[in-house]
Amino acid sequence: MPDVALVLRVDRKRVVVELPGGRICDASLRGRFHRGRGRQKSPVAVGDRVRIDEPAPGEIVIAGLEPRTSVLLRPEVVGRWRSQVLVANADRAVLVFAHADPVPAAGLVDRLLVACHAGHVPPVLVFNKRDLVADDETRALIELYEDLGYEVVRSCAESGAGVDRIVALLHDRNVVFAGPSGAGKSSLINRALPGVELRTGEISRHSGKGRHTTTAAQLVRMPGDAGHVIDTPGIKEFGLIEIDPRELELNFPEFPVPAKCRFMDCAHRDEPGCAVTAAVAQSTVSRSRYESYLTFRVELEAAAAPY
Ligand SMILES: Nc1nc2c(ncn2[C@@H]2O[C@H](COP(=O)(O)OP(=O)(O)O)[C@@H](O)[C@H]2O)c(=O)[nH]1
Ligand SMILES: [Mg+2]
Ligand SMILES: [Zn+2]
Repeated sequence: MPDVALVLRVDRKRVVVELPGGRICDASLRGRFHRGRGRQKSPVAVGDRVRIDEPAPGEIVIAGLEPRTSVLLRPEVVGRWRSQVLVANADRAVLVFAHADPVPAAGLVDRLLVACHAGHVPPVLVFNKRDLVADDETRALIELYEDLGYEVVRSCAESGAGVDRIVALLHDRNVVFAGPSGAGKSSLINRALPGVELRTGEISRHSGKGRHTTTAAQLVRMPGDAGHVIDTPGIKEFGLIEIDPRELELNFPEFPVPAKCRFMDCAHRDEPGCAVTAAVAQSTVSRSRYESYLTFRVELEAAAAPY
């Protein structure tokens, strides 16, 4: 019976794992395991549980992957589309946006929500920097997601407001933080978990130069808790992948689907008798959500098209 280790970090050349006893060390991928996993860029991801061997003292080799309970995927284009597992085995996603600086983009909120739905990772939306004044559009955006039934937390990493709710969400869970760069993911994690000191966007006090920010997903074990937190680098663009375009609608819980439209295979574009476009006309489905659906649908159709 090989031991099972937890993947904390995946760099270009190495994988950092936590061994069953808690020791943290570098591991390499066994050649046979490395090849032949088709569309995946790296066969292992942060949050994975991996079977390890120790062929020589201190030499840790990853020999296999335990089944995943969830995945957050993001695509990358290298000649052709292939998916990269951003995080494996998360059982909650905290999607961090800001009231301002940066202004939240509805398209990115919807992308991350769809990726969470498709990957079976329940999301919570955090709008951080509530000390900054939000414009009208941002206030309406926050209310839209509240009205849709998503849990919304308004926080301030500086004062600590709202952080108690985030702490409660972390308990005994494997939680991934995702969202645009600069929204305050690392700051919130630092605030929520005393003793953890992730790098944030502030100018380094030690060197006085350069911005120290998160460059790769990394897993942090919670002190005295069964769970762990995964900080991810800022996401500017987040494509969707491995969703059947015809099933995209199922990731928009407020859409009157399936089977409310006249045609079974309605794409909700300009078909007669479409319940979705009727709902948009009556404002029971918001226009920004519908526009996100149309954008993602085109992307997914293009990705699914034969080369
Ligand atoms: N005004 C204000 N600034 C914040 C807040 N939270 C974080 N920041 C600042 O925003 C910048 C980016 O924070 P960081 O945690 O690195 O964001 P990340 O890229 O999402 O990890 C830093 O300069 C933080 O000090 C907040 O609640 N209010
Ligand atoms: Mg960060
Ligand atoms: Zn329709």
